[in-house]
Amino acid sequence: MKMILRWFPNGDDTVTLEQIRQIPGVTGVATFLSDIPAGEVWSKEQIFAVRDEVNAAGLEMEVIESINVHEDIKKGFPTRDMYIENYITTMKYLHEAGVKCICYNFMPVLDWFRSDLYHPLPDGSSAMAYSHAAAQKLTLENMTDSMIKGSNNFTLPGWEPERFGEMAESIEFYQGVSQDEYFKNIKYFLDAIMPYAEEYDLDFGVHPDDPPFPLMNLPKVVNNIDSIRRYLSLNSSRRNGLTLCTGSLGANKDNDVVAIADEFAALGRIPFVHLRNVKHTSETDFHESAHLSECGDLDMYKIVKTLQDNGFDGYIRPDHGRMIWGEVGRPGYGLYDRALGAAYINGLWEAIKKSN
Ligand code: DNO
Repeated sequence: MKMILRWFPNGDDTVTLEQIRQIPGVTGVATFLSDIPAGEVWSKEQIFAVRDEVNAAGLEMEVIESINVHEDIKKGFPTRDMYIENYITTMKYLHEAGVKCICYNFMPVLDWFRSDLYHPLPDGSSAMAYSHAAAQKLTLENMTDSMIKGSNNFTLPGWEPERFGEMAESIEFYQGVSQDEYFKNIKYFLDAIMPYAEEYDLDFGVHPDDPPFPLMNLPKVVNNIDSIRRYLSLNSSRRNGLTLCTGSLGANKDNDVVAIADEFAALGRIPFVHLRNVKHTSETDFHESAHLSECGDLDMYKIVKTLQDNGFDGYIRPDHGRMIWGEVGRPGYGLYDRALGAAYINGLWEAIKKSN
């Protein structure tokens, strides 16, 4: 297992590589070239420059989160072949830079969403929260406004301004797309890129829908054990894997995250894990919490043990943290609570390993 932290390059992060290097047990970062619009090739020069910066700080850049999939690929437009070709070229360059794992998602239009980015917790910290009733009342405009306003002037991953122009039109388009048609477009993409994933030694981990509940009547992709099975069976390459995001899947109380970890880790189909905890306030509503099991509804010990028992040897990162100790930064991606999360997960990992 390798413990890493998500880091945003080009001065777009309050957290420095030097700080990350000082978190015990953290050996690398998950990063991406945030300024390159989806669909374009990432230049070798830019990839190598970020890689060199990360390496110079004593860290590895083996995980990319994410290479965003151009909406034309998701929509199955004829232009998709050109965008897929660009995707494959980027994969080749990333391989040359030593990258081993790519986290991406296939959610139509929206990446993740929270209705409150600063939900106050009783201990004086704040965490991101989601109310399904509130989310369903929002227009697309309210939704983007609230994510932009709450972002503390940082670009939130998945909410890059380049996306805003076409969002409304895309949402309209997907109203006529069935789940089955959508999965055909996913298969087309996977069948095109998986041979290159093999060739370039890249494990792919699709990120689950976050939240796992339907929004704006858009097709759902990966939100429970059945849809994960379906997604992974679209292409049988072992490279076609899952990013096990415990918080995203765990947001639906019906999902048994331990069982999901067990099934897909046993198959060697989990290259990357996002570990975080959520606390439900109703069937659909939740706030994110500190990583510790007792702070939320997920049994982090059981999840980590299940991964280890199945021989998991991929990457783990602590996921969204709360804002604590007066830190000001990108919601979910401050330093302090994620560092506490990394220390806690490393503690679980060591204890489980030594007791085996
Ligand atoms: C949110 C993240 C997601 C994730 C993408 C992967 O904080 O977990 O934006 O990076 O869905 O493509």
